[in-house]
Amino acid sequence: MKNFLPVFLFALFKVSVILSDTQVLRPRGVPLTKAALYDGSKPFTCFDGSNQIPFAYINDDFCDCHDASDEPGTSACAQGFFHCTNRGYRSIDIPSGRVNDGICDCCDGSDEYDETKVSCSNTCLEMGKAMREEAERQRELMRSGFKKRQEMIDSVKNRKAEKTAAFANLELQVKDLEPQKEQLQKEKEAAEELEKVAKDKHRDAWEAFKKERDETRERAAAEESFKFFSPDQSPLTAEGLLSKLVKEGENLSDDLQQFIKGLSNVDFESYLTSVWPKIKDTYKSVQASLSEATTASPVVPTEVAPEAEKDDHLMDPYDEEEREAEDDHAYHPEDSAALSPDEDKMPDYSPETRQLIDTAEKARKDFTEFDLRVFKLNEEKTAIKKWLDNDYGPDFVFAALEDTCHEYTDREYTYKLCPFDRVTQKSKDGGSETGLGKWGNWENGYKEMKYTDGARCWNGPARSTKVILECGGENQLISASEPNRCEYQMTFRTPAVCTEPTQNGTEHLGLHDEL
Ligand code: MAN
Repeated sequence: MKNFLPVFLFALFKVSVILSDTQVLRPRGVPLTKAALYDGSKPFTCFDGSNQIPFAYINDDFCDCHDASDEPGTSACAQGFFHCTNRGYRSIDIPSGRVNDGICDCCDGSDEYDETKVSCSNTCLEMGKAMREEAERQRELMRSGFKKRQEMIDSVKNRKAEKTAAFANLELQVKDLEPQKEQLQKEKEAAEELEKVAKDKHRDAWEAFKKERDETRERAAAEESFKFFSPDQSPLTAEGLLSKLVKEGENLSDDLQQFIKGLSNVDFESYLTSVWPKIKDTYKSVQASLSEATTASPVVPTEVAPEAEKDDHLMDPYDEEEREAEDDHAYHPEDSAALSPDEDKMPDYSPETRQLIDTAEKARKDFTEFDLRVFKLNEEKTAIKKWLDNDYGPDFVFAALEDTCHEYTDREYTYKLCPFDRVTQKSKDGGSETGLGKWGNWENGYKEMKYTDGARCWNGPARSTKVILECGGENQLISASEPNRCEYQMTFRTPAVCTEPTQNGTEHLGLHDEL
């Protein structure tokens, strides 16, 4: 245990207590904030409670406390710190080992009080001046940035008001048009119904006509052939049929021969339904060869009775001219226009049906045009709503960046940031743009923008970009890098993130004032 009185006197005389400029008595190396902890009127308790010592032991160049709290102004405790007040500049704490080591660490020179080692001049005011000037410059920048931010907000406010009004207007318009659209739709549907009925009627009549026409022709052709096989129209026998067909040099297939051999006493009606369809083709070629022979020297089939000759004229039902002359079932729908030269082509609609079609077409056109008009208005509405619903940050300020793009070029690439749209990269050697991400979301408050889902990296993920926003007087992309392969980072300066500068504006620079 030390003898308290002599040490105290020594301490007072030799080492530690200094008066700060504000007349706050505190031991050397103690910051103003801790001055109250060093009360000279009572014994000192180490901050960690590890020891209690006479106050005179403070800064006696002997380490009594484990936490070094008894030696703030000497290098006695290795783990301690010395506080440089650095009046006029920034206060700092330096490791106590640097006290009186012959090197000036504090700009006020307070760490080198042993003048036998070094004499430090006080450079704090000079350094502080430069720092204050820089602080003022920064403050000015923030001030002008903040002013620009207000301008951005004002312009956006107007745009927002315009868009809100436009949206309300469009909503009204659409609401007004909706009943008209419904009316036009009803009219269209009614007209289309009438059109359908008329067209169906026309088509059905045409189909029925064709069916009847074809059946009549088929029957006539069958009749002709029946007469050919049986001029007296008596029921057919297998022999009769075979002889006529084979006689004319036709090679009948085994199947057909077998079929014919199984026939007996076939009257016309059963001939029409069960025999004619099977022998029709063979019969046609028989007729063809007969007519060839006739052209060379007219041959009248011996079986044909002279009086029957005229009636038994072998009409070729597939011969256009003959058929038309014969056909008294020509299609003459009450409302049809002239028959088309293509007999299987449906004739034109009647004027009445045409009228209904025209009416329906007009109703369709009117409705479609109107529908398109409403659709376009709705599209406009949706686009405005999307804009209004977007997260453009506090005061909607970031909306001012919409539809702008900003470029930054490094040694290899030109990077382009189009806020709320996308980020791209283009090689300076040319080639096409590579997508580095599409607008994704905000991060870290409104301080970072994330763009995701860019072009896929070869053998890797889709490219993505983080954009860090910092306050600046102008919108400007100031850096772009690729910290990890296909993960990009950009710094974008914009007034949009500037905050109102504080009164003296030096806090952010750490200029503590211990005046
Ligand atoms: C391109 C660029 C680079 C990227 C590679 C990955 O060259 O997009 O930024 O690292 O592709 O293959």
